[in-house]
Amino acid sequence: MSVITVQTTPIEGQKPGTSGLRKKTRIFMQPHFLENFVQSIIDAIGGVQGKTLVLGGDGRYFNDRAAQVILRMCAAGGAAKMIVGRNALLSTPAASNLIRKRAADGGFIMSASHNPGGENEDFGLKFNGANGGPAPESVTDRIFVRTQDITEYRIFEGQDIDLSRIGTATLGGMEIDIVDPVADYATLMEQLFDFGAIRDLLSSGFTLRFDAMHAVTGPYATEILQNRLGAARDSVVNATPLPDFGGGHPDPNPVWAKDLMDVMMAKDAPDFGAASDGDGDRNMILGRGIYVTPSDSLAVLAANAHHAPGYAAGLSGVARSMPTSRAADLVAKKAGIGSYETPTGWKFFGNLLDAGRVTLCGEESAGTGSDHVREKDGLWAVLLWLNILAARKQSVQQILQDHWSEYGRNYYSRHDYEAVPSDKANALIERLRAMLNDLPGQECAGLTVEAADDFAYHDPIDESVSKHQGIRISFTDGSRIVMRLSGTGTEGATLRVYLERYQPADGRLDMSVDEALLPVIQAAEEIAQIRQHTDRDKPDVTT
Ligand code: VG1
Ligand code: CO
Repeated sequence: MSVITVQTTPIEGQKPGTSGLRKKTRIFMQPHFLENFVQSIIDAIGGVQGKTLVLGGDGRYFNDRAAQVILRMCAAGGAAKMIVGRNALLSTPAASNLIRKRAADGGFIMSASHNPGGENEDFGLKFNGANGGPAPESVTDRIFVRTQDITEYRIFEGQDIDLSRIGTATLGGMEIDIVDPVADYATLMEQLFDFGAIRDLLSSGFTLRFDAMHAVTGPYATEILQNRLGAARDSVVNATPLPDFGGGHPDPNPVWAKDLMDVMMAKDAPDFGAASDGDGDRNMILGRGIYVTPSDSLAVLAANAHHAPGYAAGLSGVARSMPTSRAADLVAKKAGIGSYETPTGWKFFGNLLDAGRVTLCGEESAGTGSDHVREKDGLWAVLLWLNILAARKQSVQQILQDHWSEYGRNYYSRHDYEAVPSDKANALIERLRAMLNDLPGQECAGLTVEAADDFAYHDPIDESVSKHQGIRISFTDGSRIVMRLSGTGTEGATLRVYLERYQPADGRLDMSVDEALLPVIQAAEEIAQIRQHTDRDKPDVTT
């Protein structure tokens, strides 16, 4: 057994997107593809010699094979130790926690998150740093540069490691520590939340349903919600991770989690419903008969986090991604704490969290999290909601209504146009960019444009600048349209149109979202000519 050096040539298209590199699984399985990318990561972080790294993934097709390759390449690079979840499974937040708790130098997370899994679907890989968070743009840029001039990679020749048993193994001089993927994470949750109060709530007749969507959160939710908190045995459904996620999209929204939606909208619905995505970092929250938009969820959590022991001292600040509704800003303003607006993607929250500027972060795409790890965290959001419900002894619906009557309501929706030919999607964005200066003052669908720009983020901590993060158009009545192209898709381009309309506390709080957003939707069409550019007369997915 020895280290071999394999000659290779750069492979096109290895540019990390919003959250790591995502490609069709078959592309990842092509000769050298995974190896080139892993070596580029290793090179971009200054090698792995003597380092300790975490490894795990969401269990999708190729997860097991890719894990063996990554182990062999880290062994070849001289890594001291790899901490691996049993069967190479780790949810994204659990991986982030392990990196922090074990003071590792970083970690590899194998996931394409909400993208479908399987031989004909998607696979992905991302690298997180020593703070437990996604590599910042400076690092992903270096990785990409390396993918373009790579000439060789190094890999250890050896047998597959049996990852199915907790314990230790060695590969060359590298130690491999195979750990229970759930244990440390569950302990962390027990430290943050009042498990006693949640247990009391669940034994008082309060019912819940958690849909793990055949993805990685199943074992976590079963252990925490059922075993430790006493939820009924059938509360967690679709709890076994499957390589193809049962053929579904593990994306927790009303479209892809329709089964759960139907259950929660029925007369005999449970009191609380939730779902998580492929890698366990996102969440959908429902009450009986009510869907909580992720933007509202962030605002409610920010306003109520002090009910949980881990946040009893209050929050230092709140950050949200730019397209996320501004509901959380209103909470921060009233509480007199800082609020920040970052580009889409969790990597932009890392600096703010590390510097202690913010405690809570969130995205409209159902990612919410805090400074307990450096990733968004689906089950964490579910537990914080349960803790708040236990403390306030009110229904989800009552809590939302109280929130709106205190802060006003930010009606919100996201329209996705998927697999649009890239040239057409780019043309739409380019055209908007060219129009930005002329938009202010114009009237569309009865709304007057107040400001329009192409969002550039100036990181207040390291002063880096990230340009072209989405087109923002705001109107004089407080409404807003944001348009950007997705950075996680693997086919053509996905246009995301984010629509928001604000009603103050004494305004109309009981409209349907469709009714409230009608003028904003019309204005978006008028300004961006979406139909013409996408050849669609309606979005593919509305959340
Ligand atoms: C999407 C979401 C973004 C999220 C990202 C990764 O990105 O919009 O909010 O951070 O997915 O989440 P994009 O570029 O497609 O809009 V996950 O759970 O897929 O790691
Ligand atoms: Co995810």
